[in-house]
Amino acid sequence: MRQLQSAGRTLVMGIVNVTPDSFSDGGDFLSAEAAIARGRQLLAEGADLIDVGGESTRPGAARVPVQEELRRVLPVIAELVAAGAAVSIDTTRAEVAKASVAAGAELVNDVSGGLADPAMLDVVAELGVGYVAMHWRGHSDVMQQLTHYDDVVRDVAAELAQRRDAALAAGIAPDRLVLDPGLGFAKTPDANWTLLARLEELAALGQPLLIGASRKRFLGELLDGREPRQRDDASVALTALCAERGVWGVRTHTVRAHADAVAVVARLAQERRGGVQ
Ligand code: PMM
Repeated sequence: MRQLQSAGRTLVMGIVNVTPDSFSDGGDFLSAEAAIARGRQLLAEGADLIDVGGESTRPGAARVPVQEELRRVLPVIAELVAAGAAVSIDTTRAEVAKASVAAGAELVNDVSGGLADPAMLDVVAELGVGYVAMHWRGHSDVMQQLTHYDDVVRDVAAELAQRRDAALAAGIAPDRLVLDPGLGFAKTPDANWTLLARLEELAALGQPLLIGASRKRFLGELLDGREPRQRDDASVALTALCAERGVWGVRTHTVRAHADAVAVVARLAQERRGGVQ
């Protein structure tokens, strides 16, 4: 995947949820036309990748039939690829991953890290595309009952290490594998902060990191119950801090402010290395 080679800065992955029920934008981009327009807008704002998803992972969400997931995402992927976007497919299903790559996607973003579909890792290895393995303990209907950890960072790192090893054993190339702690997935609000405070322990797993903090509930709790769309400034603050820590990518609902924050961090990093040559 071209984007997995380092751009020398954190990448911004813009979200297009083609779903009726995602927590912050559900229903906004359910028609293919609206989703494509949103993707084009995010691309124009500087997104490095567009992450297209057809199944909500909101806590409590029910599964979507595979045919419906395919119907939602495939036309959107094809159009955005034609518009020049690098597209990732947010799915836990191997069948959807395969069809999406055939439509032009070059990265599979699997919130289950290969646990939801036993065929996923082999299919991704065979396709030869990039793969994001997120930390996951169970589907959305049960994940909020799975929030016990002895030490959240140690436990998430150990569980992610297992997913890394399974992905590599399946034949996914190490330079195509990204890990993600899965903020908000089987995590209490405090657990998300603990993970963000100790990112270096996750970086020690040896793979690039993707962080999805955008508009999540733990930000709403910090901000006295602010609604998802009112959490964008806090999301940008986290993007700057994560970029400063050297994460590979951030997954965000809006793009321009995040891309600006990344540019600021990259410029400062350049200055620390000795300035513009
Ligand atoms: N979060 C959501 C969906 N997909 N994928 C990755 N890799 N990391 C995340 O944190 C993540 C994800 C939930 O957010 P959304 O419903 O607004 O897309």
